[in-house]
Amino acid sequence: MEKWEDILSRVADGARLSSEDALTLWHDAPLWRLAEVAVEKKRSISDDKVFYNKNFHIEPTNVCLFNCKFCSYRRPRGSAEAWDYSIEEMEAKVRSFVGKGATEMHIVGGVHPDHTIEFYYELIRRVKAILPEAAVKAYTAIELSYMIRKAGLSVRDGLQMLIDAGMEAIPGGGAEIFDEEIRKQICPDKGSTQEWFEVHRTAHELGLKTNATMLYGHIESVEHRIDHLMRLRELQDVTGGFNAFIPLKYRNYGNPMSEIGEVPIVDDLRTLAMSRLILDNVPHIKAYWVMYGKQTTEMALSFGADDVDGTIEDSTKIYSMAGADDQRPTMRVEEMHAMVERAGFRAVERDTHYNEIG
Ligand code: V47
Repeated sequence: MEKWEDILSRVADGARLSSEDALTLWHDAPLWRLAEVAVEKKRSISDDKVFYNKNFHIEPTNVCLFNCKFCSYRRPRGSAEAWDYSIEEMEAKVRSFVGKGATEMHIVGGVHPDHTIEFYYELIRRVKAILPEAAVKAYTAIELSYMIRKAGLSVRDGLQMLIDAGMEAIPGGGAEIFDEEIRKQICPDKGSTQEWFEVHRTAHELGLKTNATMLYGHIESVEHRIDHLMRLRELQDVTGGFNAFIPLKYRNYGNPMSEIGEVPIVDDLRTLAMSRLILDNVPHIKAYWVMYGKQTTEMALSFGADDVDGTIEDSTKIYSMAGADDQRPTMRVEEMHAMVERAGFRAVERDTHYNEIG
C-alpha cells in the first residue's frame, strides 16, 4: 500500500485522490501536513481571500413531516415551541432588513405537511419585491422534492416555477450522509439520497448554482464520509454546478441522538482539510461559523476553508437549538474582518454567486 507521504505529494502535484488514497490520508497523515496541502489548494483557487456575505435567514416553520434523529429544531404541530409564519409575518421580517446591505436571503425550514408549492412561490415573489437587491437562496432539496412531487410536477418544471418567482440558488441542506444504511438509521423517513441528487442535478441543468453539505460526527465511519464526498465529486465532474461544500458537525444538544456526544475539534479540522483535498473540483469550502463557533472557524481557515458564510443577524435557530455557542448568532462586518485577518487571510465580501463586492 502506498504511504501517506507519497499520496500527499501526488496530490500536491495535482493528482486526484481515489477512495483508497483518501482513507490512507484520513487515517495516517499528520494533521499539519494535510493542512499545509489543503491551504495550498485553497490558495490556488482563492489566493489569500476568505469570503463572507451579508445575509439573513428566513425559517418559515419548524413543523416538519419528517422525524430526523439529529434534529433539535423540529416541533410537533400545536406545540408551544412550534412556529408557522404567515407570508405577511415573513414580509415584515424582510422589511426590517431594508437599507442594511443584505445581498442574500437564505430561506429554509421544516417540511410542513400543509404548505404547497404555491405558498413557497408566493413567499419568494413577495420577499423579492421588498428586497430586490438580495438573492434568494431557497429551500433544501428535501423541501423542494416534497413540494414539487405533491404538486404533481416534474422536478424540472417545479424548479422552473420557483426560478420564475426569483429563486437564484439552492442551499446545501438535507444531504446528511448519502450512505443509504446510515441514512436509514438517522433519518429513516426523510427524502432519499437519490431525491437529493435529482434536485441538484436538475437545478444545475437549469443553470442554478447550488451548495452541498455533509452531516458528520454521529454514527457514520470515515468510509461513509469519503463515499459522500466522492458522490459529490462525481456529479460536479458532470455539471460543475456546486459553488460550495459545507461540512456540518453534528451538534448534540436537545435531540434524540444526544447520547452520541460530539466529535473533537481536531476531527472537524481533518474533515475540512480532507474535503478540500477530495473535492478538487468544488471551488469553495465553507466553515459555517454558526455551527463551529467563532474560534473554531478562525482555526478552520488554516485547514483549507475559504468561506465563513455571513453576518446572519440572529436569524437562524437550527444551530442555537442544537447547542451551538452563539445563542443569538450575529457577526458584525468588522468582527468578520478581524477574525479573517488574525488567521492570516483577507476578508472579501461576496454575493451569492461569489462576485466580489466593493
Ligand atoms: O440539512 C440539523 C443540519 C442542515 C443538526 O448552503 C444539523 O450555504 C448539526 O444546510 N447538528 C441545514 N447539523 C443547514 C444547512 C446550511 C447551513 C448553512 C449554510 C448552508 C448553505 C446550508 O443542518 C440540515 C442538517 O444537515 N442539522 N440539525 C444538528 N443537530
